[in-house]
Amino acid sequence: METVPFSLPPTSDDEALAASEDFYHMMKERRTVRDFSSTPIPDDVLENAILAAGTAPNGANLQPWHFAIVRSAGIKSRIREAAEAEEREFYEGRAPETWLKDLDHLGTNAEKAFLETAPALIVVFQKNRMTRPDGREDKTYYPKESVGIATGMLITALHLAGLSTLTHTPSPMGFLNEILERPPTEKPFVLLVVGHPTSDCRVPKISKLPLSEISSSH
Ligand code: IYR
Repeated sequence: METVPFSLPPTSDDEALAASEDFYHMMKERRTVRDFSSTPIPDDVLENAILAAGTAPNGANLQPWHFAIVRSAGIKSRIREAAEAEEREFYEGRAPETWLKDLDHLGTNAEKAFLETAPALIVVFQKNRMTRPDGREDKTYYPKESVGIATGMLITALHLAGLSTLTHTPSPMGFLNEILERPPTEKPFVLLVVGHPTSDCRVPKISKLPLSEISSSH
Protein backbone atom coordinates (compact mmCIF):
# COMPACT_ATOMS: atom_id res chain seq x y z
CA MET A 1 0.00 0.00 0.00
CA GLU A 2 1.35 3.39 -0.98
CA THR A 3 0.82 6.13 1.63
CA VAL A 4 1.25 9.91 1.87
CA PRO A 5 1.58 12.01 5.01
CA PHE A 6 -1.63 13.51 6.37
CA SER A 7 -2.37 16.30 8.83
CA LEU A 8 -4.79 19.18 9.25
CA PRO A 9 -3.85 22.62 10.56
CA PRO A 10 -3.81 22.52 14.38
CA THR A 11 -7.07 23.79 15.92
CA SER A 12 -7.65 24.80 19.53
CA ASP A 13 -10.82 23.69 21.32
CA ASP A 14 -12.06 27.29 21.15
CA GLU A 15 -11.49 27.45 17.41
CA ALA A 16 -13.21 24.10 16.98
CA LEU A 17 -16.20 25.30 18.97
CA ALA A 18 -16.44 28.53 16.98
CA ALA A 19 -16.13 26.64 13.68
CA SER A 20 -18.78 24.11 14.68
CA GLU A 21 -21.17 26.88 15.78
CA ASP A 22 -20.60 28.88 12.59
CA PHE A 23 -21.20 25.80 10.46
CA TYR A 24 -24.36 24.86 12.34
CA HIS A 25 -25.70 28.39 11.98
CA MET A 26 -25.01 28.39 8.26
CA MET A 27 -26.66 25.01 7.81
CA LYS A 28 -29.70 26.07 9.82
CA GLU A 29 -30.36 28.66 7.10
CA ARG A 30 -30.76 25.99 4.44
CA ARG A 31 -34.31 25.34 3.31
CA THR A 32 -35.71 23.18 0.58
CA VAL A 33 -37.47 25.51 -1.85
CA ARG A 34 -40.08 24.80 -4.50
CA ASP A 35 -40.35 28.24 -6.10
CA PHE A 36 -37.30 28.77 -8.26
CA SER A 37 -36.51 31.83 -10.35
CA SER A 38 -34.88 31.37 -13.74
CA THR A 39 -31.89 33.53 -12.69
CA PRO A 40 -28.84 31.85 -14.26
CA ILE A 41 -26.08 30.34 -12.12
CA PRO A 42 -22.42 29.93 -13.08
CA ASP A 43 -21.21 26.56 -14.41
CA ASP A 44 -18.09 26.67 -12.24
CA VAL A 45 -20.12 26.87 -9.04
CA LEU A 46 -21.98 23.68 -9.96
CA GLU A 47 -18.76 22.01 -11.02
CA ASN A 48 -16.96 22.93 -7.79
CA ALA A 49 -19.90 21.65 -5.74
CA ILE A 50 -19.74 18.35 -7.65
CA LEU A 51 -15.98 18.17 -7.09
CA ALA A 52 -16.67 18.67 -3.35
CA ALA A 53 -19.28 15.88 -3.43
CA GLY A 54 -16.74 13.68 -5.18
CA THR A 55 -14.46 13.88 -2.12
CA ALA A 56 -17.02 11.93 -0.05
CA PRO A 57 -15.96 8.82 1.82
CA ASN A 58 -17.15 5.77 -0.11
CA GLY A 59 -16.81 2.01 -0.50
CA ALA A 60 -13.24 0.98 -1.44
CA ASN A 61 -12.81 4.41 -3.04
CA LEU A 62 -14.55 3.18 -6.20
CA GLN A 63 -16.49 6.48 -6.19
CA PRO A 64 -19.73 4.85 -7.34
CA TRP A 65 -21.51 8.00 -8.51
CA HIS A 66 -22.27 10.05 -11.56
CA PHE A 67 -23.63 13.61 -11.52
CA ALA A 68 -25.52 14.64 -14.65
CA ILE A 69 -25.87 18.42 -14.94
CA VAL A 70 -28.94 19.40 -16.95
CA ARG A 71 -29.21 22.91 -18.34
CA SER A 72 -30.86 22.31 -21.70
CA ALA A 73 -34.45 23.61 -21.80
CA GLY A 74 -35.44 20.71 -24.06
CA ILE A 75 -34.11 18.07 -21.67
CA LYS A 76 -35.56 19.82 -18.61
CA SER A 77 -38.92 19.82 -20.31
CA ARG A 78 -38.71 16.09 -21.12
CA ILE A 79 -37.76 15.40 -17.50
CA ARG A 80 -40.68 17.49 -16.25
CA GLU A 81 -43.14 15.66 -18.48
CA ALA A 82 -41.94 12.21 -17.37
CA ALA A 83 -41.70 13.19 -13.68
CA GLU A 84 -45.18 14.69 -13.65
CA ALA A 85 -46.60 11.52 -15.21
CA GLU A 86 -45.11 9.48 -12.32
CA GLU A 87 -46.20 12.03 -9.74
CA ARG A 88 -49.79 12.07 -11.03
CA GLU A 89 -49.94 8.30 -10.52
CA PHE A 90 -48.51 8.79 -7.03
CA TYR A 91 -50.88 11.54 -5.93
CA GLU A 92 -53.93 10.10 -7.69
CA GLY A 93 -53.62 6.50 -6.62
CA ARG A 94 -50.33 4.91 -5.66
CA ALA A 95 -49.68 6.94 -2.49
CA PRO A 96 -51.17 5.53 0.72
CA GLU A 97 -53.56 7.87 2.60
CA THR A 98 -51.14 8.30 5.52
CA TRP A 99 -48.34 9.36 3.18
CA LEU A 100 -50.52 12.00 1.56
CA LYS A 101 -51.53 13.24 5.01
CA ASP A 102 -47.87 13.45 6.02
CA LEU A 103 -47.19 15.59 2.94
CA ASP A 104 -50.12 17.92 3.59
CA HIS A 105 -48.10 20.50 5.51
CA LEU A 106 -45.57 20.75 2.64
CA GLY A 107 -48.22 21.63 0.06
CA THR A 108 -46.71 19.39 -2.63
CA ASN A 109 -48.62 18.13 -5.66
CA ALA A 110 -48.01 16.51 -9.02
CA GLU A 111 -47.16 19.78 -10.77
CA LYS A 112 -43.42 20.21 -11.01
CA ALA A 113 -42.93 23.52 -12.84
CA PHE A 114 -39.58 24.01 -11.09
CA LEU A 115 -38.11 21.25 -13.27
CA GLU A 116 -38.32 23.72 -16.17
CA THR A 117 -38.00 27.05 -14.37
CA ALA A 118 -34.84 26.39 -12.36
CA PRO A 119 -31.58 27.08 -14.22
CA ALA A 120 -30.11 23.64 -13.49
CA LEU A 121 -30.90 20.12 -12.41
CA ILE A 122 -28.30 17.70 -11.10
CA VAL A 123 -29.29 14.07 -11.38
CA VAL A 124 -27.25 11.91 -9.02
CA PHE A 125 -26.78 8.33 -10.22
CA GLN A 126 -25.68 5.45 -8.02
CA LYS A 127 -23.37 3.00 -9.78
CA ASN A 128 -24.30 -0.48 -8.60
CA ARG A 129 -21.72 -1.98 -10.96
CA MET A 130 -18.80 -0.28 -12.62
CA THR A 131 -15.89 -0.88 -14.93
CA ARG A 132 -12.58 -1.20 -13.13
CA PRO A 133 -9.29 0.12 -14.50
CA ASP A 134 -8.51 -3.40 -15.82
CA GLY A 135 -11.73 -3.34 -17.88
CA ARG A 136 -13.58 -5.88 -15.71
CA GLU A 137 -17.12 -4.89 -14.68
CA ASP A 138 -18.04 -5.81 -11.12
CA LYS A 139 -20.29 -4.72 -8.29
CA THR A 140 -19.50 -1.69 -6.13
CA TYR A 141 -19.53 -1.63 -2.32
CA TYR A 142 -22.05 0.29 -0.21
CA PRO A 143 -23.20 2.35 -3.21
CA LYS A 144 -26.30 3.69 -1.46
CA GLU A 145 -24.40 4.84 1.63
CA SER A 146 -21.62 6.32 -0.53
CA VAL A 147 -23.98 8.23 -2.78
CA GLY A 148 -26.10 9.37 0.17
CA ILE A 149 -23.05 10.91 1.83
CA ALA A 150 -21.91 12.51 -1.45
CA THR A 151 -25.37 13.96 -2.04
CA GLY A 152 -25.39 15.49 1.44
CA MET A 153 -22.05 17.09 0.71
CA LEU A 154 -23.34 18.34 -2.65
CA ILE A 155 -26.39 19.97 -1.06
CA THR A 156 -24.12 21.51 1.59
CA ALA A 157 -21.65 22.85 -1.01
CA LEU A 158 -24.47 24.38 -3.06
CA HIS A 159 -26.02 25.96 0.03
CA LEU A 160 -22.70 27.46 1.12
CA ALA A 161 -22.35 28.88 -2.41
CA GLY A 162 -25.67 30.68 -1.88
CA LEU A 163 -27.79 28.35 -4.00
CA SER A 164 -31.02 26.65 -3.05
CA THR A 165 -31.95 23.08 -3.83
CA LEU A 166 -34.93 20.81 -3.88
CA THR A 167 -34.36 17.10 -3.40
CA HIS A 168 -36.83 15.59 -5.81
CA THR A 169 -37.46 11.87 -6.02
CA PRO A 170 -40.18 11.06 -8.53
CA SER A 171 -40.70 7.35 -8.25
CA PRO A 172 -39.80 5.29 -10.19
CA MET A 173 -37.00 7.32 -11.81
CA GLY A 174 -36.02 4.94 -14.60
CA PHE A 175 -37.00 7.57 -17.19
CA LEU A 176 -33.86 9.52 -16.19
CA ASN A 177 -31.60 6.74 -17.55
CA GLU A 178 -33.40 6.95 -20.85
CA ILE A 179 -33.43 10.74 -21.18
CA LEU A 180 -29.84 11.20 -19.96
CA GLU A 181 -28.55 8.08 -21.74
CA ARG A 182 -27.04 6.50 -18.63
CA PRO A 183 -26.44 2.72 -18.55
CA PRO A 184 -28.71 0.32 -16.61
CA THR A 185 -25.88 -0.32 -14.11
CA GLU A 186 -26.57 3.21 -12.78
CA LYS A 187 -29.65 3.83 -10.63
CA PRO A 188 -31.04 7.37 -10.33
CA PHE A 189 -30.63 8.26 -6.64
CA VAL A 190 -32.02 11.78 -6.46
CA LEU A 191 -32.83 14.67 -8.75
CA LEU A 192 -31.58 17.96 -7.31
CA VAL A 193 -33.21 21.14 -8.54
CA VAL A 194 -30.69 23.98 -8.22
CA GLY A 195 -31.07 27.74 -8.43
CA HIS A 196 -32.26 30.83 -6.61
CA PRO A 197 -35.66 31.17 -4.95
CA THR A 198 -38.20 33.59 -6.47
CA SER A 199 -38.31 36.96 -4.68
CA ASP A 200 -41.66 36.05 -3.11
CA CYS A 201 -40.70 32.47 -2.25
CA ARG A 202 -42.21 31.13 0.97
CA VAL A 203 -41.39 27.86 2.70
CA PRO A 204 -43.37 25.75 5.17
CA LYS A 205 -43.01 26.70 8.82
CA ILE A 206 -41.29 23.64 10.23
CA SER A 207 -38.87 22.98 13.07
CA LYS A 208 -36.03 20.56 13.60
CA LEU A 209 -35.81 18.16 16.55
CA PRO A 210 -33.66 19.18 19.53
CA LEU A 211 -30.35 17.47 20.25
CA SER A 212 -31.91 15.42 23.06
CA GLU A 213 -34.27 13.75 20.58
CA ILE A 214 -31.78 13.00 17.85
CA SER A 215 -28.79 12.04 19.96
CA SER A 216 -27.71 10.01 22.98
CA SER A 217 -24.43 9.93 24.91
CA HIS A 218 -22.95 6.63 26.09
N1 IYR B 1 -42.20 12.57 -4.71
C1 IYR B 1 -43.39 13.32 -4.46
C2 IYR B 1 -43.91 13.16 -3.07
C3 IYR B 1 -43.07 13.64 -1.94
C4 IYR B 1 -42.63 12.73 -1.01
C5 IYR B 1 -41.93 13.13 0.08
I1 IYR B 1 -41.41 11.78 1.48
C6 IYR B 1 -41.63 14.51 0.27
O1 IYR B 1 -40.92 14.92 1.40
C7 IYR B 1 -42.08 15.43 -0.65
C8 IYR B 1 -42.80 14.96 -1.77
C9 IYR B 1 -43.21 14.80 -4.84
O2 IYR B 1 -42.09 15.20 -5.17
O3 IYR B 1 -44.17 15.55 -4.85
